[in-house]
Amino acid sequence: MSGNDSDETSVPESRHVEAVVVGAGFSGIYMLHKLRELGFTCRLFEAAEDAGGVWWWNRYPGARCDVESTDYSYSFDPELEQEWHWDELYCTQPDILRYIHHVLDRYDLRPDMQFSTRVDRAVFDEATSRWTLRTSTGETWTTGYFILATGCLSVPKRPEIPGLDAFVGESYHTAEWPADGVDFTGKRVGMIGVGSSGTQMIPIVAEEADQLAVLQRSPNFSIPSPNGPMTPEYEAEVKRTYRERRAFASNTPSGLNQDVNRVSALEVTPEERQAHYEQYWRTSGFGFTLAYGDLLLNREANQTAVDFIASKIRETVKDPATAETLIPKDYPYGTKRASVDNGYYQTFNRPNVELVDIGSDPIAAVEAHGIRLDSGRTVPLDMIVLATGFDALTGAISKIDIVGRDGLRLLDKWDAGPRTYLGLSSHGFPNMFIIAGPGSPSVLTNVMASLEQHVGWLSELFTYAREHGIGEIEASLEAEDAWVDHVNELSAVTLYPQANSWYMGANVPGKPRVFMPYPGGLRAYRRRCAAVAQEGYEGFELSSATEHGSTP
Ligand code: FAD
Ligand code: N01
Repeated sequence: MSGNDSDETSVPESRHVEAVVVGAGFSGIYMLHKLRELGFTCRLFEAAEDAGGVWWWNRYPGARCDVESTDYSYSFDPELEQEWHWDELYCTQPDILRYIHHVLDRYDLRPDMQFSTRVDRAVFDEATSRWTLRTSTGETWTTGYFILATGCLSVPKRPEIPGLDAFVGESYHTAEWPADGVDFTGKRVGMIGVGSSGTQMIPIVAEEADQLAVLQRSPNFSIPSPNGPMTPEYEAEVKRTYRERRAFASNTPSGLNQDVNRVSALEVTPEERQAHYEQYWRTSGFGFTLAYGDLLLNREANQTAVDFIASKIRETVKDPATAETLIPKDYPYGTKRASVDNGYYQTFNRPNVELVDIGSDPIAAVEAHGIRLDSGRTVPLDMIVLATGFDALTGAISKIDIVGRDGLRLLDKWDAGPRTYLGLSSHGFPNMFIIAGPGSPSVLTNVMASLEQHVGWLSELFTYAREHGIGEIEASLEAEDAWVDHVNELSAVTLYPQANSWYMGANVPGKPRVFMPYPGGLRAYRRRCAAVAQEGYEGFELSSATEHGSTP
């Protein structure tokens, strides 16, 4: 702790480091490691009591990754890859958290990390080119580089449903799950939300609870997980070919170890398409979108995937009315992140599970002992689980009062939607960088592949700046405008804008409706970043340290 903590009237003294990282998820941890490797003095602040980010907060039963663990893990150190063993192909939250904590110990990162500390305010000082940060613990820190690794899905979104606080039973949000777990035995549980969190959790709650009511406003597409145990043969094969595998994945549009099939879904015969979809259904999980090159570009092509998934739902769910309610009919497949599940549709064949269609009979209010619907029906409950998602991509950044050049507030600048150059930097906010935020391919890819690219690229930029005596790095307004236009143009030719998704900010009332991630794919993004660096960091205004009085 800095300052005179015992003296309440004194102003806390500030401490200086060359770089501050905010957030101890996969992004922040890797950024810290690279900064230390480069010899920067640094400090990482994390609001949670420990590191892990998403994998620390989302401890709901059934939480696991939808990208193979051998690919959803760091690639920066081949020794780490070789020594770590994953028990399953797609590992659970506790396993992923164990891996993250192993990384902290292995690279001795904890000494520069500070937990239970939220960064609340950050102000840029033009005279020194430094940022001054205030934390929830009352500390003041100054820094050269201010790096936001605050997460794309780290601010839980509670629904605007009247009476939620009046409920007398237990109530939880999936992203704020109690560390000690929750006992569903003998209880009547109501789950609101059927996105990835809901679909992962529902089969497990159904097995334990007395009754489960799934309250669905809009159905979601869900693909079965191709999970299984990690066999020694498969593990040996992955480890033998790890370098080629990583190189391949980092140069695909999705960052997965699977490239998109460039054929159109409309070019093949119905029989060929059926067989092709069957194979993808069994083996690809999140990669189902890659089955044909035009699934996210052409509505007619997309409809072939919708029809296939609908046929699977009808085949699996015994009650025809329930099956119909589970089939999405008003938005294209893949335009909201599809779930990857373990027995989701099968769960609706259980006698203790009811699908409550709150799309046609909305929730009127939560009452002390249940949920009342518009029709007047009440669903009696002992527990409510909110699987209602996140204020995505901008949520965590917006919670920090960030004041840049000329007193400009980031919140005001982003009033009509986030504006970045390459997703990494915003004009008016020199020496501030964002990892896996808006304008980055992040959430449309294996996020691990995107965040490793960002951290690697930023590390090279910081090295370049140090070698060239650069004290200030800022995206130019022209480069930022061009990037925002480019992201908008790309998204306009996709089907993404046709869904009310969190990619569009549609799940948060009042949030601007703009498509936030970069939809051009990781491969194109990586090439663009490489070209920018090659041209001496084109689009960034780099000014020398002497002009600004200090280096970071
Ligand atoms: P996070 O892990 O979200 O970490 C950000 C951290 O910043 C948090 O710990 C937060 O507390 C902290 N923070 C935020 N604001 C402040 C502040 N002001 N001060 C201090 N600390 C702050 N992606 C995939 O590619 N594959 C998957 O299988 C996958 N599974 C997912 C499962 C779940 C349940 C969720 C919610 C997301 C999943 N994702 C997945 C997306 C996931 O967001 C990324 O894969 C990745 O974990 C993000 O890492 P991060 O470090 O950027 O952010
Ligand atoms: O959140 P979501 P999530 N009344 O926003 C409903 C990642 N992730 O936590 O569609 C009633 O997808 C909402 O309904 P609707 C992944 O990127 C990955 O599940 O708005 N319902 C929807 O059904 C994912 O995309 C994994 O009509 C309300 C649900 O709540 C992202 O995180 C696991 C409501 C929210 O779905 C978010 O997933 C978990 C209201 N007022 C998460 N408000 C993996 O598998 C919201 N809903 C790797």
